[in-house]
Amino acid sequence: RAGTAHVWEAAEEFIRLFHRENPAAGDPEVRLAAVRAELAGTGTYRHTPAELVHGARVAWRNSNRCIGRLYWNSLRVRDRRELTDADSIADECFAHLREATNGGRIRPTITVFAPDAPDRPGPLIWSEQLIRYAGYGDHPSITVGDARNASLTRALLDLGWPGGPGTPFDLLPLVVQGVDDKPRWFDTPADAVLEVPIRHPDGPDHWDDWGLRWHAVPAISNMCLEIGGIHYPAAPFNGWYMGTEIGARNLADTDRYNLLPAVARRMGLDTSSDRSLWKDRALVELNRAVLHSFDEAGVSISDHHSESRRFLSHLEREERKGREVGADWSWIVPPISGAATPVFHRTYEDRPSTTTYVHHAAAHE
Ligand code: HEM
Ligand code: NRG
Repeated sequence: RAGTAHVWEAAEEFIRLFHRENPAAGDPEVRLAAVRAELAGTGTYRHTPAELVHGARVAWRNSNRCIGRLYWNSLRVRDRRELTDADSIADECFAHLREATNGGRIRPTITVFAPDAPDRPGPLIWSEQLIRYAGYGDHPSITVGDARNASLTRALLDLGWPGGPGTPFDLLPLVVQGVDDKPRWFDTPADAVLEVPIRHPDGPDHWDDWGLRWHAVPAISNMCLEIGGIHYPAAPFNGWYMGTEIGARNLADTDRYNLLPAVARRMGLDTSSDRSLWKDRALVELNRAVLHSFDEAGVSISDHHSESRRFLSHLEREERKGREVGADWSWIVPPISGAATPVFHRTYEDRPSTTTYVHHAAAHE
C-alpha cells in the first residue's frame, strides 16, 4: 500500500516507546508485526486502549509550550473513538466538561473521538475551546465580548445561531462537524459550565458590581492529537488555569477584553503617562483578583510562581528518568513578572516529536 511509510516510521517509534515505558505490555516485536500487517492491509492501525491512554499522556509530556506538565502521567483519558457523528460528540463534550469540572476540583481530562481514516477525515470541533465567550463585531476596539472569538461568532450566526443576549460574557454554542456532515451547533447546557465571578480582595465596593467573570475550565478542542502516525482531529483536553492566562492575557490584552484602563480608573491611578506604571499596577491587581476569586469559589487554579517551580521539578524528574524535555521559552515564561520566576533564567531545547498536540488550520477562517 502506498503512503503508509511515514505512518509506519512514527508508529514504530511510538510502539517501541510504549513498550519501553510499559514493560508489562509484552514483546514489542510481536505488536510491531501486527501493526505492520494491519497497516499493509488497511492503510492504518488501531491503538489498543492502553496505547491510547499512554499516547495521550506522552503527547502532553511533549507539549513544549505547556508549563503544567508535571502531572502528565495522571491525565484521565475518555476513549470515545467509536463516535463520528456531531450529536454524540457534542453530548460527550458536555459530559467531559461535567466530569472534568468536578464541582471545582478540576481533573485533567481528554476525550478522544474517531481518528482520521485513509479514505475520510475524522470529525472536527470548530470551537477553539469547549467554552468560549461570543465576540460581536469585527474590530477589537468595538467588539462586545471576546474579540478573539469574533470569527467563530460570525460563523455561528451564519449557521443560524440566533445570537446571545449581547453581554460581554455570552456563552457560545459548541460547533461540531461530524464525519461526512456539515458543521452543526449545540447550545452548551448550563450545568456543564462553571463560571467564577471576579472580585478584588481589597476593594469589594469597586469590583462587585462590575460583572467580570471567567469560566473555570480551559478545554482546548481544536488541536489534533497525534500518536504514532495516527491523527485524532477531535480530542478536547483540559487542565486547570494558571491565573496569568486570565488576568494578564484574556482580560488584559488590547485585542481581548482590554480592561487595564478600566481597572486603573477604578484604582484611581494616573493614566496620563506610561511612566506612572499604571498598566503594571493594574495588571498586578487584576491578577490578584483572579486568584482570589477562584480560591473563594473553590475552583482549582495555579499561580505563576508555584507553577514555575513545579515545571522545574518536572524537568528534574524527567532528567532522572533519562528523558529530554523540550520546551519553548517564549510560551513557558509567564506574561507578568517573568524574571521573578525561575523558568526565566535558563534556556530550553524546542525539540519536535511525532506524538503530541498540533494546530490545524481553523475550519471557519
Ligand atoms: C499551553 C498551563 C494542562 C497541553 C499551556 C499554557 C499554560 C498551560 C499556562 C500556555 C497557554 C498560553 O499562553 O496561551 C497548564 C496547566 C495545566 C495544563 C496549569 C494544569 C493541569 C494541560 C493538559 C494538556 C496541556 C492536560 C494536554 C493533555 C497544552 C498544550 C499547550 C498548552 C498543547 C499549547 C497550546 C497552544 O499551542 O495554543 N498550558 N496546562 N496542558 N498546554 Fe497546558
Ligand atoms: N490560554 C488559554 C488556554 C491555553 C491552555 N492553558 C491551559 N491548558 N491551562 C486560555 O483560555 O486562557 N490546560 O489544558 O489546562
